[in-house]
Amino acid sequence: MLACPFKRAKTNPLITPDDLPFENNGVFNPAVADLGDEMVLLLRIERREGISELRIARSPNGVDNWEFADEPLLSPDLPDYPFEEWGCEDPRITRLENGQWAVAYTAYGRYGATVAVAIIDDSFESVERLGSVTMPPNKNAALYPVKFDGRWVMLNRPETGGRPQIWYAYSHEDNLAEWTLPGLLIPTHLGPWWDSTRIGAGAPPILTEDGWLLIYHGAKAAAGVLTYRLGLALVDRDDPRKVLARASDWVFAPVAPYETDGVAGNVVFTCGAAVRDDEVWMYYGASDMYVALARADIKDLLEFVWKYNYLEEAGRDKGMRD
Ligand code: BMA
Repeated sequence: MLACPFKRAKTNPLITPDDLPFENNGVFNPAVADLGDEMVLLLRIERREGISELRIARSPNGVDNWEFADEPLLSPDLPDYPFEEWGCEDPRITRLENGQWAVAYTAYGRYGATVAVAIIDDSFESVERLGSVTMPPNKNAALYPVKFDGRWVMLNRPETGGRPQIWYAYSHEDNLAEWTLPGLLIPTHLGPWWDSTRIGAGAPPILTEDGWLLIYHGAKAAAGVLTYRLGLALVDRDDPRKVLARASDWVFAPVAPYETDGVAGNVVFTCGAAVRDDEVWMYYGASDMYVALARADIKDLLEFVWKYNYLEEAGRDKGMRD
């Protein structure tokens, strides 16, 4: 067995459905905003009827004593935002270099999933919606915190060539509502690979000395059951179109009981991470029911992605990738 750089918090799961003051099916896949003296999560809460809303939770230490907002920050806003009819899901918050808190989330409705973007105010009490910014089907979007040549860049997950895989897009000028110049960044693997059925961006990119670290999810079906695991890739610091490394092996998989048994068993799914003292605090949804935390040293994650780098071992040029 490979050593796993991530260590689960001893008090996992950190947040369960029973912690909330109203009935719900699950609380999972949170976005993360690290304020230093406080950790803010934007929780996805699936209500009893099945529709998800996004609600703020705050903790002084990022582990316990969570306080939940009285009202959702984002919930389906009809009739103005019809693409949200069936829910607001899987948010990713990025602190942009201009100081704004931007959130990309899935607006889910009868036409499928679209990527929606909103700006959150500094108190995390209100949002300004920019609306859906892609056509369906597209989800799993995460913004880089910096501009590249004057444009923002967003990871997103359209379904192309029949495969759900990770693309990038550039903003038109610096407009967060208009996206252009798309390209395929990370394809799904094929055949028996752990990330062969679908992949998507996880936490927003984390800047390291070797480039942008991506923690992404990959799913594989076995005996009719989809297992969601997490993998690592590195993107060039100056060119978000260029993958420097991608670990062949997954780095984190569902094994704890709260990950294997829940609303959707065998799922770990991250939408946000904080970096504290060179350590990545990865918050994740476990089995679409709980919020959990695992931590890893950045240096161990970089060592992992380079050690198991499939690009280097097999190489695009040998025609082994689609
Ligand atoms: C994906 C998303 C996630 C979910 C995962 C596992 O397609 O919808 O919200 O956690 O499936 O069910």
